[in-house]
Amino acid sequence: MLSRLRAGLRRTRDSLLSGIGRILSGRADSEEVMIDQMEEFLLSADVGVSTSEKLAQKLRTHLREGGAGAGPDLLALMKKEILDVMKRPLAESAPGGRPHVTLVVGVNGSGKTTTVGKLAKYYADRGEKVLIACSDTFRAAAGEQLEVWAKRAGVDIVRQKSGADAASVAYDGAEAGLARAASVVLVDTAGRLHTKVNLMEELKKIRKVLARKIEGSPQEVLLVLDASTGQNALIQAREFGSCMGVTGIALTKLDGTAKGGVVVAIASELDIPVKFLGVGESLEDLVEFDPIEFADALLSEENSPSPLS
Ligand SMILES: Nc1nc2c(ncn2[C@@H]2O[C@H](COP(=O)(O)OP(=O)(O)O)[C@@H](O)[C@H]2O)c(=O)[nH]1
Ligand SMILES: [Mg+2]
Repeated sequence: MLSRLRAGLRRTRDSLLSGIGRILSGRADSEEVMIDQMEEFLLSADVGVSTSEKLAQKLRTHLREGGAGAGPDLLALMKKEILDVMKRPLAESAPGGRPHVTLVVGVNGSGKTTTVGKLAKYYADRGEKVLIACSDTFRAAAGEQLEVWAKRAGVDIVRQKSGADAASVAYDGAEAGLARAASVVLVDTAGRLHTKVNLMEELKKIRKVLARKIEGSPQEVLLVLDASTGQNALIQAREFGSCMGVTGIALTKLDGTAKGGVVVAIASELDIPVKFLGVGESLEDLVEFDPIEFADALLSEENSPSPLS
């Protein structure tokens, strides 16, 4: 898991370390200028406005108190501060009835279906009996794509013809989950823009149907965000969060971007916990979000001992 996380964050880490290195070894006229450069750089790495500001402030205090202005000392400080601003994921979501239902939502192409496949494997590996429901009835190919993932993960899938009512597939999924004594039901949905009212209504209908069938479900509404979209992901999280009752976030495609700093922004600026990170396209490329491991993988040079562990 750790090496997958490290590998997935390679681009972001390389960019951060070389950027910070360049600023430290550059000829800034003063420490003030250096800190300004650092703040700007963090912003460009999508760490987010308030978090970049907070980090810059910490650096300022650190230097004023006579701390070293360069090298490993400063990197360790940054790592500690990044860790401090990120919230820990909350303990497991509300108990509710069985099976535990996760409704997966997010815009088109964010990685929902891929994440459902990875989650199926994640839970199956932990001894859960998993069932997937394909409520993306919008595209004809969606069902086949999910079918492939279900086969890879070795779990059951429930689907209908494309064009069917998405809520009715969710209903079937919940019913089959109960009938087959599944412990986890994952509901994949069609991509939608938070601005498309009718699609949002469809999601609400899915929620209602699930709750009627299984008490307290969906216990988790997982919002899937593409990390490579940077600050856009933050905006989507705010919009979805306010109208869909999102309980957790999965950030995907960290392996394909140098903008993984957005994880820090999301983990520090939102009240919704980050739960999973997607670090590749295969079944195993999903890691639980752990702030300590993340901060470490983000800023540690290869083979250097972690000041955090
Ligand atoms: N590199 C990489 N690609 C990903 C990841 N997650 C999803 N993808 C790719 O993103 C594309 C869209 O994924 P999909 O699951 O179909 O998105 P959906 O429309 O939200 O269901 C596919 O090509 C996936 O292979 C990830 O963590 N890393
Ligand atoms: Mg999909």
